[in-house]
Amino acid sequence: MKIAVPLSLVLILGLLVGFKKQPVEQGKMNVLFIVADDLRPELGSFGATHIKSPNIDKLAAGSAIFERAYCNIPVCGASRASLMSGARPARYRFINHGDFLNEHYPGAKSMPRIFHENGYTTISNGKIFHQKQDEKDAWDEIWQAKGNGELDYINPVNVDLVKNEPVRKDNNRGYAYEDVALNDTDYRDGKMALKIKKDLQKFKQSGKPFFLTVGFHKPHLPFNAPKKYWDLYDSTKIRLPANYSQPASTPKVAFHNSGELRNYYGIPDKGLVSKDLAKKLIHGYYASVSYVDAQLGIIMDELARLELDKNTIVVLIGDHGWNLGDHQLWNKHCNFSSSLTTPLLIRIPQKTSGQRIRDIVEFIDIFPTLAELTQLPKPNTAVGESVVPLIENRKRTKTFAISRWGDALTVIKDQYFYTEWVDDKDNRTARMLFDHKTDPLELKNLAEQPEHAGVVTELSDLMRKNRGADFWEDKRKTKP
Ligand SMILES: [Ca+2]
Repeated sequence: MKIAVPLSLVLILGLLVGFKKQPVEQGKMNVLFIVADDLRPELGSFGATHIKSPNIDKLAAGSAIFERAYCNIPVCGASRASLMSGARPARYRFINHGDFLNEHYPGAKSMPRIFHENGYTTISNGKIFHQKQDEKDAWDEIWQAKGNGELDYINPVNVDLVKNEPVRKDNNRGYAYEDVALNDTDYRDGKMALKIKKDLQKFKQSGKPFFLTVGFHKPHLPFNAPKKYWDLYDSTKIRLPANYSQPASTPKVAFHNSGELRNYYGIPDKGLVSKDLAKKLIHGYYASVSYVDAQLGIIMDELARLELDKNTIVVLIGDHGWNLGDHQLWNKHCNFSSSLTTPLLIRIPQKTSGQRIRDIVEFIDIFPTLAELTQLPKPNTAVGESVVPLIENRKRTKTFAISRWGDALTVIKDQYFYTEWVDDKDNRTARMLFDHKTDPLELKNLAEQPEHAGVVTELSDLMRKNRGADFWEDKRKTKP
């Protein structure tokens, strides 16, 4: 049976449906942007059943879960300068932990600047840009919790080591972990969660659109987490990773000395850490993840209680991956997938509900995504591609990611992770190729095998074509 419907009624209904689809009736969509320092995707919602991350998992259940998201450079400062501006790292741009966006790419506009210019209130809480003074005038407020010294120790043993470290006075660090604190607010991230609750309450009152950022300091070293989070894990059940080895087929330049970890007291200057210490470090990392997870829960609960979840986009990322003993490495600073892969969750009201996305995305895609979702302009210096089509179950043009560390560029496409080291004249000095279909632990370098020559050539060309037309340009204000 066919029912005749007057055209005017169809139009009215269409308009109503159209309005209903708009997430906010009159105002703009808010953004809650969360970065957890050194968070790798070893989380319940990413398939790790041994990790206690209930709040991240709850957020994931309402988000698009990007299972193949890659940072563009695996070190704090450079990664943040890149992802916040949407600009690709280049040979002389975004290189190390202390790099400034404003110094390395003068004139590039960051996400907070675009939001700020378009009437949003922008707040930087905790660690967002590595350098607090970077993009300073793009924020209405830059806030840091008061820590117990730079490393936020409270165990008197560690506090004393910072003051009187007897062996390596230049480092002034305590142990790489501590498990004595009783309260979440004993450390900066717990204090920050309470401050952000207040931010949300103020925004609820004012009704002003916001770009509110949360930069968790953990699970970055040292693994200082309250005791109750250590107690979530049975230390006798902690295992070293299955790829706790450095195969001879992999170029030596791919590995490093885990220097960041060695700054801490009790870690030998060279060689492997003992297996017991390795397990203690893994335990500490897990405890720190669960501690961050609990603080995230406080913030998300407040967002829901205030009903701001209805018109707020939420993004959660780590700033890069982390080696937790993978390839006998600690920290980041390399081109293995453990160092490049990070969690990425994007929650869009009425649009996401835990869908899993296997398409390859990279961090420079985040800025264009948020620009599209909030209908704000994207500067030309933000060169990524929005992931909104993937969330809407459509395809998009780009199907690869490119990450850089030192002289090496990694291109990730399909099941392949291909890395090439080049000198200043663009000559290749080493290479490695892993096929994740057969070797997800990256133990068998295929790059020198004749049957993979075609794939190597194809990926090498793809990387050179797409690493950026300005890859060799040095735009730094101050040339070293
Ligand atoms: Ca980091």
